[in-house]
Parts: sequence; C-alpha cells; structure tokens
Amino acid sequence: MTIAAHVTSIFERIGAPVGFDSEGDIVCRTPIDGSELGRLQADSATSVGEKVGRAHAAFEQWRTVPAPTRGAFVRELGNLLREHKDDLGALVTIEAGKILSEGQGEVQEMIDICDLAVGLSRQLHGLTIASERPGHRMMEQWHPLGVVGVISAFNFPVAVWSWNAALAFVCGDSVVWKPSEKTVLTALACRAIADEAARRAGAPEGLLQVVVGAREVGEALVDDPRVPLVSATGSTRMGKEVAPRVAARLGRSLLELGGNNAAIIAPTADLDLAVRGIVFSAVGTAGQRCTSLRRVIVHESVKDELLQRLVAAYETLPIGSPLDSGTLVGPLIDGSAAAGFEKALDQVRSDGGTVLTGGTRAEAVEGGHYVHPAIVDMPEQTEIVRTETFAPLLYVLTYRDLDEAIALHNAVDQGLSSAIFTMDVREAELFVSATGSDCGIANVNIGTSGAEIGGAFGGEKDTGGGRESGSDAWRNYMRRTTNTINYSTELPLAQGVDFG
Ligand code: UN1
Repeated sequence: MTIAAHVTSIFERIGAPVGFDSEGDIVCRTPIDGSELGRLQADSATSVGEKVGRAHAAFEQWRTVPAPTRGAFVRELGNLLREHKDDLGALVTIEAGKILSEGQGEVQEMIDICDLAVGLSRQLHGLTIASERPGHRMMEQWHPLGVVGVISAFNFPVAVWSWNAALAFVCGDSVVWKPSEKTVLTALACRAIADEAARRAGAPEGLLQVVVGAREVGEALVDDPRVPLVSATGSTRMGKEVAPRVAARLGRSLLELGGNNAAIIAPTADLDLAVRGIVFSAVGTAGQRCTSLRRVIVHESVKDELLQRLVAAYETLPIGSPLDSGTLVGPLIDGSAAAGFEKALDQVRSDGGTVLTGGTRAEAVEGGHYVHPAIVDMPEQTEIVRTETFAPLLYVLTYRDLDEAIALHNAVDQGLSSAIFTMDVREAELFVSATGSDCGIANVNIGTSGAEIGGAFGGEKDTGGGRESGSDAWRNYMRRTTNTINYSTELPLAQGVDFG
C-alpha cells in the first residue's frame, strides 16, 4: 500500500473524508519519502473570521453548560482517541515522521490530558477570602473565557493541541486551531473525532474550528478581538511576532517556544541511566522536540567514559522509515531542516569543535531527509551552541565544579527543560533550587524530554513564560471574578473610608 492509500484508509476508519482538493494550494507531504499525499484549500482572512464567529456562537451556548457536563464531552473525546489510537498514531508518523511508538505516545498524551480534564471539570475552584468588613464575604469564581486560538507546531501536531483544547473545553471555551501547514491532516482527523464526540455528548456544534494556511491565516486569528487568548507553540521568532500583536489589542498570549535544553553529568552519575536518558532525549523524534537535549555538560572525571559509551550507542542507532518497527531515528521534517543541521555543523568546525560521531546524511528512504545524529565536543559555549538547531545535534561541554556547570547551563537565552544526573543529594537539590537551573522543567536522573501531562509544561526567558497541560494551567483558559457579598444591613467601606 502506498503512504497516500494508507492515509485514505485511516480517514475511512475515522469516519470522515479527508477533503482533498487537487486545486488546493496547501500541499500535504510525508517526510518519510517526501511524496505528496494530496492538496487542500487554504483558509482566507474572511473564512478565518467566519470560523471565529462560529466558535464564538458555540462558546455562548457552551458557557451555560455545567462544567461536569462539559467534562462528559471530553470523556467522549478521550474514549474516541482510545479507539483510534493506532490510526491517529500512524497518521502522526506519516505526517511528522516520528517513529510508530512515539506517534502512539503522542496520542496517549492526548488521552491522558482528556482524563485529567474530565476530573478537573469537577474541580474548577476558586478561593474564599476573609473580608475585613463585618457581614461580608469575599470569593473568587472562575468563568469561561471565550474563543481560544491555538497555534501548533509540526513536531507535536496533536498532543500540544490537546493540552490546550481539552482544558479549554472543560473550562467552557471554544477553540480555533491553526495547525502547522506541515501537519494539517492530523488536525483534520482530530476535528472529525472531536465533532463525533460532540454529537455523542450533545455538545454544541462548532466548538472546534480548524483554520489552515500560511502567515495571513495566523495573523487573522491573532488579530481577532473575539479571541481573548492565543496559545502559540513554535519558534521564539514566531512567539516574538505573535505576542506584540496580541498585546496590541490587550489580548493574552500563552507561549511555548524554543528550548536549548542541557543535562549536567556529575562525577557520581549512574552512567547507565545517563547514557539511556541522553540518547532518548537527544535522538528521540530525530532531535525535533522543543524538549530535545541539545547540550551535555559533563564533569571532566567522567567525560571519557561517558563519551565512549554515547558514541557506541549512537553508532548502532537504527535509522530508517519510521513506519518500520525497528527504527529509532526517522527523517527530519524537510530539506531545510537537514540544511540547518549541516550549516550548524560547519559552524561547529569553524568554532574549533570536534565531531565525535554522525553529522552526515543517512541513506534511508529515497526522497526523505535522514541524518546520522551527531555528537560534537566543544571547547566552549559559542554562539552556535547557544542557538536552537532543530535536529539531532548534541554539544558536549566540560566542567570542573558545579557552580561553573550551572552558570554554563543558564547562559543561554532559552529556559525550557533541564536535567542533572547525580547520586549526590546536595548537587541534586541545588540544581532544582532557586539558584540552580533557571528552566521551567528541572529533572534529576531523567532526561530533558518526555514530560508527563500532570505537571505544568513550559519555560522561562525566550521560551515565552507560558505553562500548559497539568497543575493549575487550566486557569489560563478562564477569567477570574472577585465577588464581595454584603449580607449585613450596614454599608461599611473598605480601608475605613468615611463617606458621610
Ligand atoms: C514539544 O516538543 O513541543 O516533554 C512538546 C515532551 C513531550 C512534549 C514535547 N511530552 O517531550
């Protein structure tokens, strides 16, 4: 079966036509062999406006539905995702190029956030606060916010959408989703699944709208005053364009941008764990996660042994079609990603770095852009090391004392994820303390990628400051009201003001 035929049969099982249009200007491709899967019609600024209007009408109904009943819709969504896990996972593999297990893992991440959201639908709570006035009570309520704009990236085409959408739905919001132009098909499959869940749960039509296209489509969404929250995942450059536009109309943005994640390998590190953690984080999804490990900061006493073991592990990595079950490294998303990898390696060489393994093109599947993941030993943290290259390129830096390692660790613009491998409790605690890692995620004895959905996900500095997924991230999708209720017959004023 060709990959295109595989896609058609997946959509048949999901129960929705893909809606290909041979005249369309969006070309859907698979990075596996670069082949065209079909074309789709892009949205225009006008159709984006219409879809925002439909989402807004759905919101006005949805906000009147009790939150636990809204949870029933998300439960249906989670159940349908369970049913279609293999197919949707395979579609992620076909469109984003990640291996089957990671494609399915992404769908599992969606199922998990749906479960979390269903529970939350009975726990959307505010505080009761002591009033300074007799016969008064103060409380907070959290109300639905409105239409949430979600802009997602190619590398997590569905999970990141679901972190936003599952929470937004139980919070009483509707969603207008602009997926990456490289992964439109998975978005259309999710919309079909969400529409079916809404039918089964009796939720209003139009709660999820998908808009597809390039820059002007994103701009129409970002600029629309009916969208109080724009949640955007992608490059720091994209975030720096989106945030001021949203701010110009005093909207809110929730940003999850680039990372330049590092792991410190201390003298007492369990090297078996460290090697496995490093390889998964640096090479998983072919180094195309925002949480991918990009820098190893290793103590000089364990450097030789660590590098020997890492290089040996890298040299046996199975590279190939992500549809083959034995593959661990699939393709990069496109030719420009591969060119970016090669360009970074040229810079590494002129900065005095030594390529220990990889760094060349891999002959895997004709038409795809496959590379041998690279490890490079760097004499210092030059500009290229401080730059996020979205490919499997791992820099090695060496340290003598932990303060120096933490300083190197934090001396980059991004602040998403981080790790330390150590058996020394003082080092571990220092790393996760206020003077340790400056990232939103700081791990001990596990790698930088593969976070669970229960924690808040996101980071500081150029990563954009947003927190999505678990913990109290749901509050982003609601508006807070403070209510003071006077149940006395007097009207005392706060701060003791006397007004006659
Ligand atoms: C991303 O790369 O945008 O922690 C998200 C992880 C995944 C999510 C990554 N759960 O690696």
